[in-house]
Amino acid sequence: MTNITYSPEVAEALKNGRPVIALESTIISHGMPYPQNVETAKNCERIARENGAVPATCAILGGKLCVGLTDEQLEYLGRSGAKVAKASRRDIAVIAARGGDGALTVAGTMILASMAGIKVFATGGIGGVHRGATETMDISADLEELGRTNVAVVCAGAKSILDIGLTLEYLETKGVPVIGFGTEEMPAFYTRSSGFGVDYRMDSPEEIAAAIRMKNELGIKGGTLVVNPVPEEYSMDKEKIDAVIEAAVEKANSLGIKGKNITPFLLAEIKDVTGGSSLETNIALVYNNVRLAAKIANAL
Ligand code: PSU
Ligand code: MN
Repeated sequence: MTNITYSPEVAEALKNGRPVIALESTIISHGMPYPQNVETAKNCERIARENGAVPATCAILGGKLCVGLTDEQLEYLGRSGAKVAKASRRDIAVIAARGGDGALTVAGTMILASMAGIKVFATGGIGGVHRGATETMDISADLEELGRTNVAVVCAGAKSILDIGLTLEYLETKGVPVIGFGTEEMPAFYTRSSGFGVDYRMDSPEEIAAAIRMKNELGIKGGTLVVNPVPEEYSMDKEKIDAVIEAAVEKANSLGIKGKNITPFLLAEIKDVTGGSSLETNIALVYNNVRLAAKIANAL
């Protein structure tokens, strides 16, 4: 496709059928402060390579759909922060047509991964059904994308800025299997459990790869959600982080923040209030997910 640009490393790997994993860019521009965001993005790429997979960080730059970025492009996205538009499914064609830049969400990255033939994607947390969604109808396009696009997303669950119970209900409706890696419990990003269960527990990358392969062979469309709990030593105190999240959600409501702005607002609030500790946890769980995604891609 004319509008897609591959980095030489990704192009070569795809041509030779070597394992590739996709990485998103909203987490760089909107999810973490500079310069830790750029450092984390580069480390993710390094960890993917160390685990035998070529990293394909995805973004829209100058209207091009980029699969695989240079260090300079990562630096640009990290430095620009929220000045770069957050790009989900609805935004991709408009930004590309205007020749603009976009940091891709989970949904946006799944679309590029699928166009490129990349089967596995690692991130931190996915979007989901927001608290109060019965009134606001705020449901992330990430869930819709998981329902329709054949990419396995490895994450550490969803932050409890969301209604995790409703998020799991929605995934069930959309036919998305939720696979816990080494756990029966749905993790809540900063903590290893949300109090909800997953659909299946699997204990090896090979077992996960077999389920993904079978789904593709049977032609059953849609994604697979692999949830990988934050490493024990980085997990946070549940009551503390829940109180911070509760206050952030209330602040967002009182300020009337809506639509695509609410998730970045909540992420920034949590970051400001908890400072370094939540960021450290965030970074650790992303690395953990990249490692697992690389192993799944190899097993595929
Ligand atoms: N949740 C996080 N960190 C993130 C995001 C969500 O803990 O960086 C980002 C991801 O890119 C995700 C997007 O795809 O926010 C979801 O936004 P929304 O809720 O507006 O769909
Ligand atoms: Mn939303």
